[in-house]
Amino acid sequence: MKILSSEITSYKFYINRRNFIKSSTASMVASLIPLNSHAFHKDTNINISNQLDKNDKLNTYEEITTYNNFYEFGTAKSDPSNYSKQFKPRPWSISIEGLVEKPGLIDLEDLIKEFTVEDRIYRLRCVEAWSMVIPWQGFSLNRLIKKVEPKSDARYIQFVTVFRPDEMPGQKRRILPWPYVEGLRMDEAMHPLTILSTGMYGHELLNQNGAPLRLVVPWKYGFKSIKSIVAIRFVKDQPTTTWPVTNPSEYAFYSNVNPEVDHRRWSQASERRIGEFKRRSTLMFNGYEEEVSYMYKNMDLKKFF
Ligand SMILES: Nc1nc2c(c(=O)[nH]1)N[C@H]1C(S)=C(S)[C@@H](COP(=O)(O)O)O[C@H]1N2
Ligand SMILES: [Mo]
Repeated sequence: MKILSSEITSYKFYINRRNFIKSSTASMVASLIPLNSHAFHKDTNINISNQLDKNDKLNTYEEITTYNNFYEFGTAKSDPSNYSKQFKPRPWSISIEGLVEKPGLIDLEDLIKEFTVEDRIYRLRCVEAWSMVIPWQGFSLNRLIKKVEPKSDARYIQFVTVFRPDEMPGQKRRILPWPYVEGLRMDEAMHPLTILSTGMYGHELLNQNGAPLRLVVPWKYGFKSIKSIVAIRFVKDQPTTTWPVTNPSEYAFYSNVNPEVDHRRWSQASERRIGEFKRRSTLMFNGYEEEVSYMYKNMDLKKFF
């Protein structure tokens, strides 16, 4: 993808801004973004954790854009950055379908204009037991949900990735049943931590990270954070999702990060943070327990894993 000089400026500005804040001399600039403070979502009073925690540091732009899972471009970690050059993420529209008052096509540019994009720094924990810390830009999914007015019988949402085998070489092979699909229960989708991301490190999303629009659900395993979304469907029943349908003995719908429920083939108790040597303990709900555990109060998390 061609990077405009104006975009490079914003990316550099982002990095400089972060570096300034880290150095104690730049107190004037630091007032732009409060560090080590937590913003509280104005509607729900839920902590939206959009700042770096003290035990975490941002992964580099290089790490986040070259170590990827995006099977539409191949299964190796370097395949998405190497083989996604042909993919054209613009123009783009999202089809709103199913149980809503306002179905139809929404142009992505209109959406970005309407919902001012904010910074959200989140941990991303892959089910394969590695993790990163990523500074996303995006907006809460609940803003889009409210805009399209779900009907009262819409209890789940399904998300669909674009199907373009001519631009996505992995889709020419039957690695997975295409298109990739994911889903959330309505309360999970409405949670203020759940975002639709349009950018990362102050730069618009690169193809390998799910350009131009992808989901980020930070308390669930990374595969729930579906990339390059073309359709959002409001449905009554729990929708089909790619990994559980491909391998039901190893993956399930909820897929909340849980150090106490192991994968059938490996432990989920610890993880490798990309860029670090020593393994870290995996945190319940990936460290977002305080914000999200209320949604699963009455569920057996060993059964609904
Ligand atoms: N459409 C689609 N979305 C996807 C995937 C994929 O293969 N296809 N991989 C998932 C997995 S397993 C992870 S860990 C994250 C990785 O996101 P990142 O490459 O931006 O870090 O994307 C998720 N979203
Ligand atoms: Mo993953």
